[in-house]
Amino acid sequence: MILTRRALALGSGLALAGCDSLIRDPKALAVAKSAEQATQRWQRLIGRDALAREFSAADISPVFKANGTVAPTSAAYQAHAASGFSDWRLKVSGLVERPLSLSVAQLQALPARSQITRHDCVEGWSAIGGWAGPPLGLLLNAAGVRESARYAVFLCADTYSTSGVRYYESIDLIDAWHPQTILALRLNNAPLDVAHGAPVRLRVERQLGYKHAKYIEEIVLAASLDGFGDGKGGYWEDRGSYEWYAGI
Ligand SMILES: Nc1nc2c(c(=O)[nH]1)N[C@H]1C(S)=C(S)[C@@H](COP(=O)(O)O)O[C@H]1N2
Ligand SMILES: [Mo]
Repeated sequence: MILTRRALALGSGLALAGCDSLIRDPKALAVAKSAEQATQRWQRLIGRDALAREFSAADISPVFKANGTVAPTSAAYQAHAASGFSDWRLKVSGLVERPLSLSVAQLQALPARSQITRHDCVEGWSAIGGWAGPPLGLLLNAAGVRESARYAVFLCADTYSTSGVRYYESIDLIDAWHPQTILALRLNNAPLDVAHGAPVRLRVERQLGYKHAKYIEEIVLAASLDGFGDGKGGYWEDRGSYEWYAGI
């Protein structure tokens, strides 16, 4: 089972690798799309609850590459970083009974899950790291997700590169309640550093790297992705670069 999933992960990683060249070549894009759809069908068949493989401490990569935004440029974020994120708040809003606004200290006080997993980036690199933080499901249960909600949308503190556009991502509620979906506060037994998404970032282990939103300010429960960005569910999805469903 694990071997099968690994093989699938490799397959979808390869199919999605080199996105720029895929966009230039419509035939390659069609192949990547059908591979993505096949992966999705297969995942539904084997069950979306299956766990991603977990590794041992000896497997941890000596260097975990940082990618995308590695240092948000806004004055507000830099002030938060300078004060050790003591005034940072993570909000949970939208289709919930009880909106939340939690400090990092409050997040740290919640029961945490630790997991050593492999991160696969579509740009063609992987790294194994140890992550820890409260399960997202715990916060969702505390907030009381309304029945009309279908997505969890993650609004980040960075604007990507020179685009000036805020990074965001979204997942469905199956992935949101998946036991390995956590709000990571720590990487390899140290508080998350700025490059890897301080003070809090998503780990959604059954999906590719770009879904793992860093610098999360707000989690919005929503019935549709229409009201966010260009409506395709994420920064890269809006640009037509990567698929919304990035299951591995
Ligand atoms: N807010 C935010 N989250 C982000 C990104 C980003 O640029 N901004 N890049 C994504 C991509 S493409 C990858 S591979 C991972 C990289 O995480 P890392 O820097 O911890 O390796 O973060 C993802 N989450
Ligand atoms: Mo990535």
